Amino acid sequence: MKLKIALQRSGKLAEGSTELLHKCGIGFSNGGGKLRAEASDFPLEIFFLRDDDIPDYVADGVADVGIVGENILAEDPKNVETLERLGFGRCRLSIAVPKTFEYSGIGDLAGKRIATSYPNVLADYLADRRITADVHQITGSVEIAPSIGLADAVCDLVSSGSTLFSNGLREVETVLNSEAVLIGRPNLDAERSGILDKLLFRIRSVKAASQNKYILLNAPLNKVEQISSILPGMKSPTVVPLAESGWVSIHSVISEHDFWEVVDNLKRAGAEGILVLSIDQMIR
Ligand code: PRT
Ligand code: ZN
Repeated sequence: MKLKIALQRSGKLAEGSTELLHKCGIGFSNGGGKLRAEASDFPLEIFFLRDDDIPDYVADGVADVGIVGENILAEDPKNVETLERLGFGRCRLSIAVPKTFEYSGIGDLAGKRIATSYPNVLADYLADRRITADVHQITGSVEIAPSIGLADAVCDLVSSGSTLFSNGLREVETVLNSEAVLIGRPNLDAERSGILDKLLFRIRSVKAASQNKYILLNAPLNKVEQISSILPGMKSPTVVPLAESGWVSIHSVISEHDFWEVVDNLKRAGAEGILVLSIDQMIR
């Protein structure tokens, strides 16, 4: 018995999805445009598909789980459960207007033509704000619509913003924030649920590790208490005596999120020789 997972075959989520599974200790090869692979060391069968098709495959039970952008589900909801946010493939669905458009607020979009591949999400967003606009669905190259006279504005996915910029467009509203998520079909049988639990456990360990750093530093003995209060750690920090009397080495785990602030506070409190290491796995 194997769990079947659907991943994007090529595109913006393909690398992140493969990398995540590899970090979970699951080896497979997706070279040569293969549509299917089997993991060598985990009961997993992998299908490589177009991202838009993944929710359907999971809802229909062709695959048990899949990795897809939240934006796809928001536009076209399917009977699947979101099991875990994965922290990669981050982007936002934004409304953008030509630089010459004098935009002072969402009211300026009333009566305008907006080109998008996300007509449902956009229509809901506008309706919530009581704006009536003309939503034009197009499937690709949304960003050129204003320059060829097809639309007054666009609503498209943005990550760095360079595509909008090079097309003379300016981002004015964020409609949706998105990242890759693991989705699953409801009512998995017990055996597949068991495999999924193992997979989720590994994914959460990899995620936790990527969000935390291991920190080591030296400090005079009389500063241990003050430094410990800056370092929350998993329990309390490990304190190891140094060969030089009156000095200790303190080890802990800190969140990447407030990393620089913690380091500044540690230096101020008298910490020396601070080393920061990345963590491979973090088992809780
Ligand atoms: O062939 P297939 O159908 O599988 O792929 P696709 O071409 O439909 O999708 P793909 O690979 O472009 O995107 C897959 C998923 O990646 C999306 O559904 C999002 O969840 C996520 N993602 C993250 C993005 C981006 N970032 C992104 N920047 N998807 C698309 N883009 C596009 C955007 O549409 C625009 O054309 O990249 C361009 C903007 O990028 P910046 O960096 O210039 O702002
Ligand atoms: Zn697609």
